[in-house]
Parts: sequence; structure tokens; C-alpha cells
Amino acid sequence: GQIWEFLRTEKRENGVAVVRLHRPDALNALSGPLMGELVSALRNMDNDPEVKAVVLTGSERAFAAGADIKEMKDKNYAEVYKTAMLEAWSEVSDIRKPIVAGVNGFALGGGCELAMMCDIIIAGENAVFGQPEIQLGTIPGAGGTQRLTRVVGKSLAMEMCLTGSRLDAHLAEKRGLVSRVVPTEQTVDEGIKVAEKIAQFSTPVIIAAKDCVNQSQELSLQQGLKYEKALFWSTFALSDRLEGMTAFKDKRKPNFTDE
Ligand code: CO8
Repeated sequence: GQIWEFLRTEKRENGVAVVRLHRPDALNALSGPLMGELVSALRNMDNDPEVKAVVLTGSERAFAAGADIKEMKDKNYAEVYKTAMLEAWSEVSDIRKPIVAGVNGFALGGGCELAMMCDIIIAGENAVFGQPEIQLGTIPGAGGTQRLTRVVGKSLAMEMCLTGSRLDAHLAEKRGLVSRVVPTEQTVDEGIKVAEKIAQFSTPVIIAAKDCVNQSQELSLQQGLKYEKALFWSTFALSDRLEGMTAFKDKRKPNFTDE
């Protein structure tokens, strides 16, 4: 595979690829170069027909402790505006295949936002989520006031963004930010298991399901239902749809071809 400075990537059997953020001396702070590598790696996986789902994780101590504060510190407005600082982050949410985040340790600021750009979050017992930007004299810039509010509700999102207080893994689970909490040393394996389950299905159908769920965050209910129905009908253009239903009737496992 490719050599990265701030990532470790692994392409496994069964259609799953794993990306580990690897900047151990800075708790995986999300510098421009790190995010550049991450977006490239995810795009490569998105374009790789052998990859059907991705697991994104960090270390046991930190998923990511936020954007790189030292890198941002001396920038001025003209610079950040003209260069659209950190705009590349939004490309993570353009990835069409599912991304399962395995979050251990700190998921703060941009780290929490990055986790929320993923599709499923599995948290280790030691995970902590927070938006501490206010303590640095700034506000979240990649979804911390938007995605978080949609997930945990206004009051708790306000409290997190206005005080910088953190959610532990169990409260994050209770409030729907994560799917479930597992022992810290099992987080990555659990993420891989979820990704492997997804990866047994048909790629275009996986992409359609992810797309539809994401549209629910953008559209009115009526528009979303129409969008869903249109994509549901469109699966009837796939041979995998016929294969899936035929296999059910024949009481055998389907053999999907991604067509
Ligand atoms: N940026 C740069 N370096 C960092 C960061 C960071 N976010 N977090 C930790 N580090 C570095 C530390 O400076 C330290 O380096 P060194 O040893 O060279 O001093 C090393 O990582 C280890 O960290 P600590 O010694 O601080 O470890 P502790 O266990 O004592 O503390 C904490 C861990 C609590 C996580 C602490 O490091 C901390 O508070 N980090 C900052 C958390 C934070 O404020 N994050 C938000 C950053 S702002 C942001 O994310 C805005 C996102 C906007 C996105 C916009 C997209 C368009």
C-alpha cells in the first residue's frame, strides 16, 4: 500500500479498509497535511471497487484532539478566508461509501466533528466527546454547532459549545451520538465487524442507503420520502436486487456482483 506520514492504512479481505490517524506526538491533532492525507486515502478507498466500507480510528488515547492549534495560532482573517482554511475537511462527508468511526480517547473539537462526519460511531469506554473551541476564543467550524445539535438536541449542544464540557462514552450513547460503547481494546475490532457486515452487500445499494439516510438531515420529510422512494425504485435497475430476492426465495445466500 501507499506510504503516509500521518496515517496507517490497511486493506483487509472482505471489502473493508482501515485508516488509522497516526500523529502520536500531538494526540492526532488534525493538521492541514494530515487532513490532506486523510481525504486522499478516503478518496482512494471510495474509488477502489474492492473496498465497500471503511473504518476510521485513532489511537487508544486519542481519536483526535482537534484541529492543530499550533498551526492555526498565528493566522489572520485574510489568510484563513482567502485560503479557505480547513475547507478540505468537508470532503470527508462527500465520501460515498460508509465510514465507521472507532473512537477511543479524546474526540475534541475537530476530532468530534470528524467523528460526526462518519456514518456510524462505535465508542470505546474511554471515549470523550467535546467542542472546547470556546476556551480558545473561537467556535466550532466543521459541524460542531450543526451536526451535534441535530444529534443530541439543542440544550446539550448549547452546553457543550458554550462551556466546552465533555460527554463521556455512556452519555454519548444515551444521547444517540454513538451506536454503542465497547471495551476500549475492542473498539477497532467492533468497527471492523460492523464494516464487514456492510461489506457483504451490494456496493450500489450500500451507497444508496447511506445517501438516503444522509438526505434525511437535509430535506423536509416529504422531500426525503420522495428521494427515498426514487432510490428504492432505482434498485430495480440492478441485477443485485433480483439476485437478493431470488436468493431469499431459493433459501440460499445471495451472490452480489455490485451491478
Ligand atoms: N493541536 C495541536 N497540538 C495538540 C492538540 C491540538 N489540538 N491537542 C494536543 N496537542 C499536543 C499538545 O500540545 C502536546 O504536545 P507537546 O507535548 O509538544 O506539548 C501533545 O499533543 C500532548 O498533549 P497534552 O500534553 O496536552 O496531553 P494531556 O493528556 O495533558 O491533555 C488534552 C490532553 C486535554 C486533549 C489537551 O491536549 C487539549 O486540551 N488539547 C486541545 C483540545 C482542543 O482544544 N481541541 C479543539 C481544537 S480547535 C478545533 O478543533 C477547531 C476545528 C475547526 C475545524 C474547521 C474546519 C473548517
